[in-house]
Amino acid sequence: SKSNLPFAKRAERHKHPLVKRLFSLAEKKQSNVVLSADLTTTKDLLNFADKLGPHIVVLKTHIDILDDFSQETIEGLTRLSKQHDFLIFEDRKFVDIGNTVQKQYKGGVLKIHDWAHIVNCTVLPGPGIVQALEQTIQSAGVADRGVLILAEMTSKGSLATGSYTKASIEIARQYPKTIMGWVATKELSQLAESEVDEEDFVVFTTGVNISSKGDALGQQYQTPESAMAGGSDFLIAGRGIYAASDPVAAVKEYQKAGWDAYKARVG
Ligand code: 5BU
Repeated sequence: SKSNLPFAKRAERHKHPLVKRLFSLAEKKQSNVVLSADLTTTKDLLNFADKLGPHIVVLKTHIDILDDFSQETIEGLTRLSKQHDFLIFEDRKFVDIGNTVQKQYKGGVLKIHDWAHIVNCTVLPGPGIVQALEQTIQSAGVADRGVLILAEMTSKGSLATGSYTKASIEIARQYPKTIMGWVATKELSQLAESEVDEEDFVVFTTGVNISSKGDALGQQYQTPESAMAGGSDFLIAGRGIYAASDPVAAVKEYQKAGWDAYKARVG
């Protein structure tokens, strides 16, 4: 299966420009770590992005949790993303009718489309949500934007399972120019029929933590090794890294664990 192919090979044969760039970046930096930078001030966010940036391929934000969001936040993130060569993923989890989602993606105070390379959405509203995001991306005429579908969630009792998850894969297949892959606990391509040979959706796995099993509000973790064994490509970790007593040492530990597991898988 595609998860046994090296990222360099997947970069070469992929048609989505942002997926190509992501795989090449991972090879270059020898990292498949996505930092979930859930900091609540611009100063902290930029500080962590600067210190940990060299070790990650993607920085995931929740831009609406900042106490002091301003243009400075975005300018800083954009500057650091170029300096340390990482992509920005706004974990916005769009869920509405297409018309509203376009306004939320392009407009408001956040103007997410302007600065986030990657965003995600659920397919709860049906395929129109992806069509709406695709239209915004295509009319802007930029090549470095993409969308992940939220196919599963890590929290206890999640309802993003079964037919919902299967529909996520089927809808992803209808929008290969826009959909890069999905956020899930494991590889899911086999859930829906008609997998095509050339198909290569990227699996981002959230809820990754080396030293904890979960939190008091239902979060459930797995280790980098188990995520990679399950067919994940990119490991999303937040508190495991930024809340560690030495975040730089922690990010290096996640980087090594993820990259060793990747190397073991591709042989
Ligand atoms: P943590 O500190 O590693 O638990 O942070 C996890 C991050 O991933 C946090 O930003 C969540 O909003 C996000 N997340 C998640 O935990 N589980 C999911 O299913 C999805 C996103 Br989708």
